[in-house]
Amino acid sequence: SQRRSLIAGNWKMNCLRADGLAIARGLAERAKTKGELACDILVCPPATLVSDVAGVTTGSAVNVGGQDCHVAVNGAHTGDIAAPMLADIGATYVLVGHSERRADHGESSTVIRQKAMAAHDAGLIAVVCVGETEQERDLDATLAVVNGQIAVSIPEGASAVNTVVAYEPVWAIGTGRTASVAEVAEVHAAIRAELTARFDDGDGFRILYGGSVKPSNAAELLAVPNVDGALVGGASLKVDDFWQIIESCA
Ligand code: G2H
Repeated sequence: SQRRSLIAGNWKMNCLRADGLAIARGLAERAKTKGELACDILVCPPATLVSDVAGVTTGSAVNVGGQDCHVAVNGAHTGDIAAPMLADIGATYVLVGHSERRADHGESSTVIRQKAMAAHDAGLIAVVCVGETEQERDLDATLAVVNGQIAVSIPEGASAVNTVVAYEPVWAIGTGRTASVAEVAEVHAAIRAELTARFDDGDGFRILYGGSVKPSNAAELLAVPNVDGALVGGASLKVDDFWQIIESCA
């Protein structure tokens, strides 16, 4: 397809400065040595490290993103981070609606849409995350849940340039369980159908798979139709593992 894959690392709430910088430097060095790559690379460190990681990856193929942003550009929101602040320190992407934000902070798809809009307004690419829980899958509600999240979480102004979708079945996150190729193919096709029905360039949106992606399963998952990359948690904290996943891109 004409879509260029994206391999994104979500460091979650991990890494003190020395560890984070070591990972970032390792990736930037490999990217420079390798030259032409078959995919785009993104790392999303905790907010404390975005600036430092952006500093050591400047001029390399490694892009940097935040893990969340507030819906507002500034104001009385103690502890929150606004999208323009992330852009200001070198981020070009931001994750919104990760299932851990939806669960830990009660974020609804409505709020996530507003966050995606805030990201777009700040010139950031929003990586909008969706996915069903184990209970929803057991009730055969997977496609209804994911389609509903897509319909509400992705704003009108979205395009293939400013928005990436990440499908992460909640039951496959950090559990070692991965969705089967058939399960991934079914949901990604449904997401593609929603996107093409709603957006002129819906065929150009990248749809990432996330949930226990590791070197041993990356190639198989990345070969599934409509899988345009991966959102990697645990395995993105090891340079060797993350690099192997990057090299799994055809
Ligand atoms: C899903 C994923 C990255 P992991 O949350 O967002 O994490 O690869 O550890 O399952």
